[in-house]
Amino acid sequence: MLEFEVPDMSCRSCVSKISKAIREVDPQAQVDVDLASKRVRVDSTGSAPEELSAAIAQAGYTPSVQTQVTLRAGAEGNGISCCGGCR
Ligand SMILES: [Cu+2]
Repeated sequence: MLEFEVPDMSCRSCVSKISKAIREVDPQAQVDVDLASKRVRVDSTGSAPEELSAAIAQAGYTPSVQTQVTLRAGAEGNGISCCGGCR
């Protein structure tokens, strides 16, 4: 999973533009936008971070790659940690 910070995203219309841009790169991508923290999480297997970042930039925003989250086995779905950051 990838996480981008998009500071100039400010409303729902930005969210839909960005989601659309990402889906143009990877139609299968799971896009999860958190408007409050201005983060865009993308779960995509068929695209490179640079491609997604370029797509967001082309939609008129300035993304920065925040983290490349690697899911740790056992950390997801066992109820111990919701995000890996709150243990
Ligand atoms: Cu907007």
